[in-house]
This record gives sequence, structure tokens and C-alpha cells, in this order.
Amino acid sequence: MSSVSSIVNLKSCPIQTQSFAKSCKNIFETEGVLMLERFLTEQAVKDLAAEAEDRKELAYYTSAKHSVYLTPHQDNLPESHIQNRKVSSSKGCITTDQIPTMSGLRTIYDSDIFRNFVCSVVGVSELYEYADPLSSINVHYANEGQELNWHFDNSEFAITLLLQSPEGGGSFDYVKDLRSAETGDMNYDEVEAYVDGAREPISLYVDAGTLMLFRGRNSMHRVTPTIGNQTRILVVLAYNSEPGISLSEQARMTFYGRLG
Ligand SMILES: O=C(O)CCC(=O)C(=O)O
Ligand SMILES: [Fe+2]
Repeated sequence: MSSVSSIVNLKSCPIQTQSFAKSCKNIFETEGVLMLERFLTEQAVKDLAAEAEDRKELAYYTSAKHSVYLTPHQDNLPESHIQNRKVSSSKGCITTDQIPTMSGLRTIYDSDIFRNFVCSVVGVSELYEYADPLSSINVHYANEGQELNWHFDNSEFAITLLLQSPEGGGSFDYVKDLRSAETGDMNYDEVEAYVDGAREPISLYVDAGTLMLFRGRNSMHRVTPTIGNQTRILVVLAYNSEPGISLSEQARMTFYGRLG
């Protein structure tokens, strides 16, 4: 297996140093998002994108209609209420067990340097892989027209690596701290204004090789539809703060179409 230093640009992103981790933590806390451009070396972007392209045929494609809150239908509210309104998302996905043993993605995911960096930035003491064989490393494919529509994440934070950007579209749009899952303030009016397009989100155009850490529980976000033939390819690195945890069977069936 390759070493972290051949995959991560440690010169421009010295994740092994306290001072770099501290400045990233500050950005993450004030912005709710940390974007590290050229996190991957040029060679790693080429190798990992080619590896992911090779496995595209294995992807499980899903298309879902969901509310932006990802909650079930609430019978006490009308169909047209933003809590019940449905938006559409579709993508393909391959799972941890479909990623080659020698893949650089495993090198990053397993690396102590990387895990310690993430711990420092998000403020957790330890990170563990998922106990099930599917959920730790996922590669997402968005072909022409496919998009991830507005939503709030259930997880506290997300880590993504873009391997291939599309020719057009695929912008990451977000609105920081739009609701509060903690106090239960769903902020219906403003959420609806963004979903209707009456208000403009912040739009980030991300280049291949970029690492993103994002707090998506209260910040609504989406990825706009891919335009053109080049598939958007994105890796999600998922951890738990406790050992021995599997993704729920319901979620595995929804996202992967199987349990293991
Ligand atoms: O594709 C992306 O850049 C974001 C992914 C995301 O928001 C999610 O998987 O919840
Ligand atoms: Fe998300």
C-alpha cells in the first residue's frame, strides 16, 4: 500500500502539524466548511479517478424523493408545506468492499495522521470505521443530469474528496446555519425561500483533488446537476465516534441495495 505522503500534498497541506490543524479548525468553526484545494497530489488524483472510473459499472444507482429535512411525511401538515415537500436526488454509489485492497483511498482512510487531523478540526477525541463492510468509504457517481438536491445531513460532519469534476454543473451550494436541529427551530420560511430559488445560496466550485469537511446538520446544501459527459466522482469518508457501529439496515438497503 502507498504512503500518505505520496497521496496527500503534505507540503501545501501539512496536516501532520499542530499549527495547520489549528488554523483549519478556526476556519471550520467560523465558516462551517473547510475546503483544502490540491489536498491530493496530481498523481493521486489521476490514479484514484482512473480506479473509480474502472469500477463505475459496479455502482448501485438510486433515485429518491425526499424532504429537505430527510424526515418522513407529517400527516398534520399539508402536502405543500416545506416539511413535506419532496425534492429529487439521484446518484450511483460503490461501497468499501468494492474498493481495491491497495487503493490510496484506504491509505488515507486508515492513516493515523489523517484521523488525528480530522479529530483536531472537528473536535472529537477518536474516530472509528463502520463495523459493516459497506459504509466507511463510498464513491459517488453523478452522471449527466444527476444531482443531490437540497438537504440537511443527519451526521454531524462529512468528509469528501472530489476525484473528478464535471464539465459543467456540480456546484456545491450551501446556506450556513439555516436551522437548528438542537433547538428544533426548522426555520420553514427561509428554508422554503432557498428551495424556491427566491434566495441565493453560497456556491462553491470545487476542483478535483479538493478535500472538504462540512457541518451539514444545520447548513442546508445541495450539488447541482452534472452537465456534460464527464461524471462527477466524489469520495465520502465516513467515521464514527464510537467503535462497533454499523449503518442501519434500512439506510444500507436504501443507499446500497444490500446489507453486506
Ligand atoms: O457530493 C457532495 O459534494 C456532497 C455530498 C453530501 O452532501 C452528502 O452525501 O450528504
Ligand atoms: Fe449532505
